[in-house]
Amino acid sequence: MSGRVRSWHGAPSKPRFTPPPGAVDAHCHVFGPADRFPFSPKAKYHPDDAGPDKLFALRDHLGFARNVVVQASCHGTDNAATLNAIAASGGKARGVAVVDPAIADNELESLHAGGIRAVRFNFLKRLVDDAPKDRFLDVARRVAPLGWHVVIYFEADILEELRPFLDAIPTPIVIDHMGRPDVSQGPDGPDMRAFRALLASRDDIWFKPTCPDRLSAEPPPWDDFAEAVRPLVEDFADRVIWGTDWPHPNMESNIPDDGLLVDMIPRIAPTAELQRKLLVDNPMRLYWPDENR
Ligand code: 0GY
Repeated sequence: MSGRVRSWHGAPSKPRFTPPPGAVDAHCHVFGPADRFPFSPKAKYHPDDAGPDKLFALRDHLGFARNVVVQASCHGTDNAATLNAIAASGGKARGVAVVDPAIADNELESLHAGGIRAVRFNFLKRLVDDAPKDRFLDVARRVAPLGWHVVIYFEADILEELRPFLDAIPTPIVIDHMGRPDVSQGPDGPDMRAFRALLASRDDIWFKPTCPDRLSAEPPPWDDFAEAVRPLVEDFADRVIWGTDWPHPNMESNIPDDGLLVDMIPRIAPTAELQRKLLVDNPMRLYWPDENR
């Protein structure tokens, strides 16, 4: 395939922050390798290969112990690349699938056996052709007996429109990148207020305080992000999980240094207790509830 692009840093720095033992990178992806796992015909971008070997090397470089691999939109509803990464991890990765709503129950069970613990609903028009709420709700009802949750990706301008859909979801919900608020508005800006109202509406909505590289209006070290997001992490400390977002889909013109992303952690979670919740306790509860800790 021609025109494939690299979206990740070739030599990320070593972070100054040391994650606690057992830390989970709970939002990352794999791309291919495309000769074994071709992209979807509907893919909106065609990245260079970023397979499990690279992902696990980065995990070790950054001081993490586990990964949650989120199916990227370029692979559509064929989760083979994600399952391959989980299988290659020796139990150190679990995953979030994207499924065709017509998927059979026994296929959901196979995904569970392969380490999938959630399904993702993506509402970004630049990434997917359609996001059928009724059919997504049906999927949410069908994955609930497996103990899964749903992961939802949307942008702040559709939060209010999505509220009835979100209210109807019967499983816990994890929101990618806090629903992409405008962090330059500050911690009390309209986007953060709307997101707090959502979190207050249910006690089983979790979120990822992630992607300063996508959300900040500033260059690193992304001070506007740190200022807007820290109060949210402090106030909802039992419902946050964190991830690098490696290999940073669609960031090829603004590739973040993963070491600097890790160094954001102590700025949004300033105490050892908050860091342990964000990086270990919370993601383990969601993705490895079977491990007695
Ligand atoms: C992210 C963000 C993006 C892409 C995807 O599945 C995807 O392709 O999630 C994006 O382009 O904003 O979380 O990886």
